[in-house]
Amino acid sequence: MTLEWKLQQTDGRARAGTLHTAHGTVPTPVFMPVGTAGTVKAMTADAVRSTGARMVLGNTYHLMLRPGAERVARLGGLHRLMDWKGPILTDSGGFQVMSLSGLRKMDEDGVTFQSHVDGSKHRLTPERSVEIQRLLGADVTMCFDECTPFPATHEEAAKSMRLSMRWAARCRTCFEPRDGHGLFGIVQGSTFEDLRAESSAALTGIGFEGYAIGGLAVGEGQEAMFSTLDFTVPMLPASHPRYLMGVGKPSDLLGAVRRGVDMFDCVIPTRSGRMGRAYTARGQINLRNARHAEDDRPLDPDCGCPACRKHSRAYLHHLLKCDEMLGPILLTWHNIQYYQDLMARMRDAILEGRFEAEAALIEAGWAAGDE
Ligand code: PRF
Ligand code: ZN
Repeated sequence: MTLEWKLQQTDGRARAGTLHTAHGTVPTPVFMPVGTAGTVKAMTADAVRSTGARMVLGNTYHLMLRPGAERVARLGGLHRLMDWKGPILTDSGGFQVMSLSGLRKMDEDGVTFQSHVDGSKHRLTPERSVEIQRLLGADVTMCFDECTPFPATHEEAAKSMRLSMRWAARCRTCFEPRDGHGLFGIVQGSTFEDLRAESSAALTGIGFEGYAIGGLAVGEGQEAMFSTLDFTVPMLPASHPRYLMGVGKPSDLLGAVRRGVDMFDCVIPTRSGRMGRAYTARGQINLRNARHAEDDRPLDPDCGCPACRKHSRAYLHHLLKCDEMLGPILLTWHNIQYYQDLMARMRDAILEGRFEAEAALIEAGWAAGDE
């Protein structure tokens, strides 16, 4: 049996379910911390697991450049290499080629690009991307797509989306089914309803184990993202998981779960943690700010992470000011903990039929602020 998702409960459009993979079962809605280069930056795999995270994301683009997909396979695969025993979803590379690489040339068959590391030349096609993801050992393989830049004209978005749909068909053909492994299609079409409909129909016609919504959180703003979700999510089969790629801030996650999304990944908790920014039940806090210099209180009294249990805001501020490694480590840990707690809170509320009440409490906490 390939990868399977089972619906447990709906509450409005929000859904709770379970994703069954070769490396275990994951309750959804789920947030996957980003482990781009074979590590969730600043965290050991055990530390990531301790936050409640059950699934992480890896990147085709980074790992094909360093240490190389064939080398990862010879070393026993990505799970073994990074000591992550749960499922791994790998992104297909197209999005990272566009955002990170130097010179690039796209044609019908694929994309040739220059490495952002050493300028060397590489090529990705749908077939090679799927092969790399198999060599890495991905539980969930993503179709190779083009993330349409924003803004795009209707004509540009249509052309880009149709190319991604032809690539999706090629990914389906070359993906070799294995127990507990699956291939997800990616809906594109920018903010255009007719294009999202055409893309959803193309993908559901081919048939995938899950459906991702790509091409959002690329500068359109939260309101446009939510209205795109309002019409796109109902175009996808209720029987399969839905994954919103590269999203987001806590309020994005809440709004997308409310609209029927089941899976998320984003660099925000890890990246902003390294910069000294913390997400809490009372909104964002910048620990580099001087107002924390003699604040003996914990960062978030309701959080069970080591930063909050063992240390004061003053200590975290001091570590960040001195550029001590422990500062980014503790704040990354806290942010991942906060994201996992937030997802668990939403999931429990869905299961108990009180999602909107819980959402109102969560939003009131953010609005109350930190003082
Ligand atoms: N496609 C792929 N990966 C992605 C995206 C996409 O559209 C996005 C858009 N937010 C993030 N990561 N393959
Ligand atoms: Zn904490």
